[in-house]
Amino acid sequence: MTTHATQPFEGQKPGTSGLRKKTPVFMQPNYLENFIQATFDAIGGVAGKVLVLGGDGRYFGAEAAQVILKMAAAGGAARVIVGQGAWLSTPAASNLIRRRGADGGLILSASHNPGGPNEDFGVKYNMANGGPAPEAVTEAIFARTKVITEYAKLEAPDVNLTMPGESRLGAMVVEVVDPVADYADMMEEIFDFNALRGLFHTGFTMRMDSMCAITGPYAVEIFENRLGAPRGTVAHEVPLPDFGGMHPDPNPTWAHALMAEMMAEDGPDFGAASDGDGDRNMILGRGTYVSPSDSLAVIAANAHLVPGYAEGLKGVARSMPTSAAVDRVAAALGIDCYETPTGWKFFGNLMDAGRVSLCGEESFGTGSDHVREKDGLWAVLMWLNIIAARGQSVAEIMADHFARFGRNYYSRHDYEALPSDQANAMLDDLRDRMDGLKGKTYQGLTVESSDEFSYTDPVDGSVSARQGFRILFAGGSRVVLRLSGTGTEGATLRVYLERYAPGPEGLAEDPQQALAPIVAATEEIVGIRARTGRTGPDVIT
Ligand code: VG1
Ligand code: CO
Repeated sequence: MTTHATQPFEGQKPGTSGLRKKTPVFMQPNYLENFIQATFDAIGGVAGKVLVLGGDGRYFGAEAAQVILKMAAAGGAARVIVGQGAWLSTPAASNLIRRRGADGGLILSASHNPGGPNEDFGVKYNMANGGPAPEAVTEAIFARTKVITEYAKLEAPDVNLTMPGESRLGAMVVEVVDPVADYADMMEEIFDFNALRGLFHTGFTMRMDSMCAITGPYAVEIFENRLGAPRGTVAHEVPLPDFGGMHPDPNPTWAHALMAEMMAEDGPDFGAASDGDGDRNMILGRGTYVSPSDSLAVIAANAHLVPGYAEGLKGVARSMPTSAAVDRVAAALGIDCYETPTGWKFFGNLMDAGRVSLCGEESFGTGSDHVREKDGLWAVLMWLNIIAARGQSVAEIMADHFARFGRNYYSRHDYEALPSDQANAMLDDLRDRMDGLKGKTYQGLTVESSDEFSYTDPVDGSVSARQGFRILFAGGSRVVLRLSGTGTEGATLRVYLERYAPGPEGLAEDPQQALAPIVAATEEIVGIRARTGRTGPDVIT
């Protein structure tokens, strides 16, 4: 074991979901090592502990895994359970931590951010419950990165991670496991695989786009091998270090080939995509796009049709910018609905306390208390199971849902890579004017209330302030603005737009048209285009 002297790096502050930086930043000597040592220090060391390790297969992941193994060995860890090839999807890692009773885990991923030598890399620490480290822990990690002077690493050859089995690194056991098996088994426990086999047997067609990222092997095993969907149902099924040059974010902009296929008249019955690390999902039917907030609401309304949730949901939770569609379902079901800040780490306490079974975010994230991360393939299976049980198409299910609950028209507009100073100044200025907006009318919309969201965790009482600006207009429309905490270039402004239509009229408008008045009012209040010189958002979801 060698102790290496080192110096702190600026800015090793975990964001919404771990530390994300450009790959060359992570590859600098000592950069990864500092962050890992700071993590180990912040959790009270790893001596005698069992950890899970894996990632989404992106560039530098395999090398990073070797560094982490040697540092864990130097720290006296008892065992590290590693996905073969250093592969584990985020939900599979969460599952492994829980099933194996591990003390925690490290996930090597920058999720939906592109990968490759000049793209993004990331590291995230998860707790013994399988969920992302809460803010108190990420703050402790950041604090350590600022004062770090040395790290310890075992001097040893690389461990062979290509075959399942056990080996030793010093006194530590390295256990390489099949990354897919446990996860696929868990899915068999939750869903009615017989009904799903029947669905594919009767000619139901599906396209799953794994976007050259980690869900490929999982999706092939579950849909093609276990459920009997035809070979080729899963596209882009081989994980590649650079995701084949794709941007592995399952939304209409980045999964455009899938969108085109699904919008064609002879498209498949059902379509889905997942992101780099497998925790996000996009749901499509032939000619139908399901917005993530609506997907959450539909899943909540139909969960009882799925064996794993036959007894009903304990409660639901959504991130604040997510639409209130699920709130209406929760009210109808008579269950609690919680509103949390953006990021999955805020759902963990609610699930651990048994208050909620289903959680979701507008950013293509849905999941349940089967693990403590959002879970892309789980959401796809929820939809398939609901389709099988109801015997209806995606379009029919959506029309039914809107007729029953009304429709929350919803869209997110992203302005990417803004100069950080400019974006901060714009929101600081908005903060100063927040209290004065009430009662004023912009483009015909009157502000009913406005605030900056602050969250008090109902389980442990911890407070997370400055979690986004929300402006509510009379009649139930609203806009939310916040800066992204996952980007690696400048600042990304997210503008979340929502308008409720109770029906029965006006349920089939184009969302962008339905939301145009709110966009105009937002421009008058915030002046995004005027202040940034942009003519419109870079990505619309
Ligand atoms: C984004 C999403 C957020 C999600 C996070 C991590 O964060 O908005 O809902 O939890 O990504 O998703 P931000 O701070 O950029 O808005 V993933 O699939 O990474 O890890
Ligand atoms: Co992700």
